Amino acid sequence: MPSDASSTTPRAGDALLLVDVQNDFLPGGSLAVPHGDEIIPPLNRLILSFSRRSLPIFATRDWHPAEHCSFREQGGPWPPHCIAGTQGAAFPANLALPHDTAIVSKATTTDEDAYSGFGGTELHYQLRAPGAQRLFVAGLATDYCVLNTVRDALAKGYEVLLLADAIRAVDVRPGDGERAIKEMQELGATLISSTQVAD
Ligand code: VGL
Ligand code: ZN
Repeated sequence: MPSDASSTTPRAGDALLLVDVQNDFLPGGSLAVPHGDEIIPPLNRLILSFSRRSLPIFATRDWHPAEHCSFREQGGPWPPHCIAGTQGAAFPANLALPHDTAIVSKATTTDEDAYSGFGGTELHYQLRAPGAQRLFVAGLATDYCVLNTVRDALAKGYEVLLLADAIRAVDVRPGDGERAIKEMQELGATLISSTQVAD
């Protein structure tokens, strides 16, 4: 973990990347991540930190058609979730996303799933415009879309700061979330707390 506060202060070349913070992944949603709502306050502080510095904020979203291949009726592992245009797919009302947030929709066709924000999207290209090379990553779920987004980010050469207090796991198998965090660290992600990120 970086010892000096300056290294975790957002600066030019940084971007905040929020992964799938959507109603269906929050308590009460169709694929609720336990304690998912607890990440909203730290996320809002991170959003403020980036927006006051005019640094870019990206938000990925699962944006599935009604008969998506990942749904059980189609033989997939999940209950229907994040169907494009529904309340379940929307960002929660208490997530203070600025109007200029870059929204990245993924897994938008019937026959393809994407756990990574880079999967079938323009995210890598979009990050080039502001010259982002270091990503502050947070969101849901630690063991699926956060894990796969971080794997791809590191493989593409981004530096990744993973916000430990602003991610939560589905934990289909107990320990999945902890194993995912360990893997991301071993791949090169640095685990930090949102409290280390300057206001
Ligand atoms: C996710 C399961 C299914 C995620 C998306 O965002 O982590 N998990 N679709
Ligand atoms: Zn999905």
